[in-house]
Amino acid sequence: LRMEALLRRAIDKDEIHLAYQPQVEIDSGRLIGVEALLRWNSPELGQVAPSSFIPLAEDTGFIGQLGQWVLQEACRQMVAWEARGLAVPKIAVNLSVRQFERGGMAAAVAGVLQDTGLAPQRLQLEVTESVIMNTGDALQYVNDLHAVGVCLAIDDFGTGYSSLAYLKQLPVQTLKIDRSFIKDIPQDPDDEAIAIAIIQLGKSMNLSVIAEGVEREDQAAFLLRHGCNLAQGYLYGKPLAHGEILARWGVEQ
Ligand code: G
Ligand code: G
Ligand code: MN
Ligand code: NA
Repeated sequence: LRMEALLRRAIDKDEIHLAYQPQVEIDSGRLIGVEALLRWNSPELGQVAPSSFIPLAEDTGFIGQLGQWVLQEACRQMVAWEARGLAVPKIAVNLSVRQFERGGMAAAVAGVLQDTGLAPQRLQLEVTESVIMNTGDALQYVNDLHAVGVCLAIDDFGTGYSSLAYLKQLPVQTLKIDRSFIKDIPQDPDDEAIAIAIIQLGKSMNLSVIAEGVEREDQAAFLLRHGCNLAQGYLYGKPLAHGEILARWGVEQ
C-alpha cells in the first residue's frame, strides 16, 4: 500500500525516467533502435525494479497514466535526440496487458505522435505473446494500432502459445526471441533448436527477428550463422541514460 501511494506521486516528483537499451545489427554494429525501459528511483524505497512496480501499477489501475507517460516521454526523446544530431531509427515501447486489453490504445498513440511530431513508423510497440493470446479482441486492437502506422513486435516470443494460424493474421513486423532461449546458447542444443526455429519462422512469414539478452560473442556468431542479424543485450549495451546514447552514437561535436 505504501508503494502504491509512492508510485502514484512518482511521476510528478520526477522520480521516474526511461533507460534506453541499444538494438543493433550484429554484422555492422549499426544502431537500429532502442528499447525504452522504465526506471523508478524512489527516495523512500531506492531503485525499484520494474518487475515489482509494473505489476503493482497494473493491479491498481495506475498503468494507464504510467503507460501514457512512457509513450509521451519515449517519443519526445526521439525528437530531442534528433535535434542534437542523432536520428535513432526506432524506439520500442512495451505495452502492458492492462493497457492493451482496454482498447483505445490506437487513439492514445495517435495523439502522442501528433503532439511530439514523431513519424509513426519510428515507434515500435512491443506486446508479449501471452498478452496477445489472452486478450479477446487482440486482433482488432493490433489492427487499430497498425492503422495508425506504428510498428508492432511480439515480445518474449516462444514463451507463450500463439498458434501460427493466428500469428499469420496479425499485422506485426517483428518477433523478439526471448532471452531464456539465448542464455544457454551454445551449450544447450534444445535452445539452439528453438532459436533456429524462430528465425526460420520469421523468415518464412517475412518478419524481422531480433534476439534478446545477447551477452557473448559466441551467441552473436551463432545468430549470424543462422540468419538473424539483429540483437539486443549486454554485449551491445545495457539500458542507458539518454545522454549516454547520444555520447556513444551521436555526431562528434
Ligand atoms: O530492465 P528490465 O528490468 O527493465 O525490465 C523488466 C521488465 O519490465 C521487462 O519485462 C520489461 O518489458 C518491463 N518493462 C520495462 N519498462 C516497461 C514499460 O514502460 N512498460 C511496460 N508495460 N513494461 C515495461
Ligand atoms: O521483457 P523485456 O524483453 O521487455 O525485458 C527487457 C529486460 O531484459 C530488461 O530487464 C533488461 O534490463 C533485460 N536485459 C536486456 N539485455 C539483457 C542481457 O543481455 N542479459 C540479461 N540478463 N538481461 C537483459
Ligand atoms: Mn520488451
Ligand atoms: Na523479452
